[in-house]
Amino acid sequence: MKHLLLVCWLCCACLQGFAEDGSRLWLRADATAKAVVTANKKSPTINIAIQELQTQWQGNAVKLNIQNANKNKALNDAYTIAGDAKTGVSISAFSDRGLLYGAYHLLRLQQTKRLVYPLNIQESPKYNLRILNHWDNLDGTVERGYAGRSIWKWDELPAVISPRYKEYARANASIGINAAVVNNVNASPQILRTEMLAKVKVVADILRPYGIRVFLSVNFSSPTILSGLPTSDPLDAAVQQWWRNKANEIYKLIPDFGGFLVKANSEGQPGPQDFGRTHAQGANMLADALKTHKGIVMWRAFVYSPSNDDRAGQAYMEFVPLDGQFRDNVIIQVKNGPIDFQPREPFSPLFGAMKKTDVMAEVQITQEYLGHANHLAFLAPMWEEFLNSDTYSNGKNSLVAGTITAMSGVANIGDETNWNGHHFAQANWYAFGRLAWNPQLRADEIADEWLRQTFSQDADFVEPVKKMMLQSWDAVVHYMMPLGLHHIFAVGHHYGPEPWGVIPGGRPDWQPWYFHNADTLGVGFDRTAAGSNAVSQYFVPLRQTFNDINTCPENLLLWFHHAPWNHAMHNGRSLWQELCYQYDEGVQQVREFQKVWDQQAAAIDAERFEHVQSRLKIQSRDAVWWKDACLLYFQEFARQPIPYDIERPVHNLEDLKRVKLEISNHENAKR
Ligand code: GCV
Repeated sequence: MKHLLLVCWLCCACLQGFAEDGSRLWLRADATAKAVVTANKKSPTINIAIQELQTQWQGNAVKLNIQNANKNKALNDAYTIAGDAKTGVSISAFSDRGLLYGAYHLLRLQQTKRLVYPLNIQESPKYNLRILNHWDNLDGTVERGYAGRSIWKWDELPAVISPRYKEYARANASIGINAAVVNNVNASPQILRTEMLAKVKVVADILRPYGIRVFLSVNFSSPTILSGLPTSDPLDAAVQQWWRNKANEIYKLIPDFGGFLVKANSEGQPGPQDFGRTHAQGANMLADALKTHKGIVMWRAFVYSPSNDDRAGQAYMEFVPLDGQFRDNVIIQVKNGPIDFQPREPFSPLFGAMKKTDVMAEVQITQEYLGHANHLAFLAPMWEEFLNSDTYSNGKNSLVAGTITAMSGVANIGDETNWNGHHFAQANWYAFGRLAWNPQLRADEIADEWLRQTFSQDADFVEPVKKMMLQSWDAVVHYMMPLGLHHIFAVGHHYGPEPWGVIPGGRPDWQPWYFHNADTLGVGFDRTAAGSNAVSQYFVPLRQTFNDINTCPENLLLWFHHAPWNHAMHNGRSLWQELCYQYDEGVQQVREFQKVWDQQAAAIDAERFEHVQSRLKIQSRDAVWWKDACLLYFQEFARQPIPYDIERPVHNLEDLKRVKLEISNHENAKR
């Protein structure tokens, strides 16, 4: 009897949603089905597809059908789904991976209650490479990670295998992610030691059936650091041989190894320029070592130096002249914006500018500059704006999405139970995968399907919460850096405001003033023809549009212009007034999110409800902190009152200047 009571209590608890820790992500379907699933081929990948369908598919029989393929098509992840409720469904693909993606698609339709018969679906990913970049260090810390320590337990591997590896692979496969760089771009050379490669092999073996290939970030000086070679010069024959040997060693262990990611000559990392060589010479040397194995090099364009008078323009200046010099197995990895994953940036002018070189986009899923794991910021609208920006590189309608050949996202994954720190940060991992598959998806479609799978089907929950998600990025931009302001974060950890921040003797391009330039005349970075002329890196007509203060989009005004405080905005307010109203708007938006969320207590489980509620309280307080800090600071230059119809500051500037956060990220010391 006692046992029965306990079982009943546990059942009730589950039904009411207790013990919901977010660990199941969006993959929460009951695995109690007994579907009939057949396949015309068996393989570890197809077996996963079969098992997923057998245990979750509630409909009639499913047939998995591998189609005969020529060599090219066999690499393709495309699939079709056809059938009706009576006769059953068939999923066809050229590759095993295609079948797995088809299976997850079908289950997603069921889970979101979007199954409409007869089914006639044809899917093909826009990009063949959809890759997560982990900034995970070998000691278990994660650079810019806010969800605990690394999921890769290098100390325990290869003997101990965390169950999380498989769960991670499954989650990625369910959204089409097919590759992962498992270590930080600030790469320890140690990753290439033979003992480490044996551990990486174990991870690769677990990820492979889920269609995920492993890549490594490498340190350009590895030949010198690991083997004592006198140089790591890419034109040195012994260095070239060292990399060839290393590639051979890796491919013996991991036959489908993807290749290398390289951060070179950037923020203190070594690179070819240390030896008087170009980025192309450095990248090509590695590409040659990988070529026979069909591996690729992802070479990052995130480069800037303190001597340059505008950091925003440097990547373009270094890389465009090298266009045409890279091997065909090199892809240049370019951050979405020209500075560094700021809350809002214009797209980098490198997109569309390198006509003879493959370029891939790098977006940041982890919220380094968007409130870490404390703030609810759904990033799909930002990525949607970015991917749909017109570069004009081939005339009108040359969207960023069409200029790139792959997408990478800096992961927000850690070993915390809910994977990402904030329950809603899971939506950003999800959105990245979905957009890397299909950049034409709209943010609202992605939010809708994520909410339905992760929380509830109930429209009374989905509709208001979706609206909140879709406004959340806008809100963060408003209370942190509206109108094109950028990089006015606290030095180091990048969490709170510090427009006054000074690193004594530090690099100018790491100091907030470098970016906002506030003085009694105005505020903003002059990138017009009269200033740094970074506008010239954009194609016509954008360079004129951005150059002219009257045509520059107002949400990027202070990115491109040092605008007078009394500059007339389109709505008739002065710049100073508009700045005040936008900061205030951000605060009001978060307060509204709290109201929306508080009404959902009965709609979902208590555990996740309370977790999100507590984070929204922090976000609300932080929004006021940002608003007060920035307005009180800029007011010293603008010398005008804060409009009287908006909320008054509740802090004193001097107190805010004394705030020093203890954020225990190992990387806090650097900016
Ligand atoms: C991995 C910014 C971040 C660094 C990061 C760097 C990069 O500067 O603050 O933590 O380093 O970008 O993308 O290489």
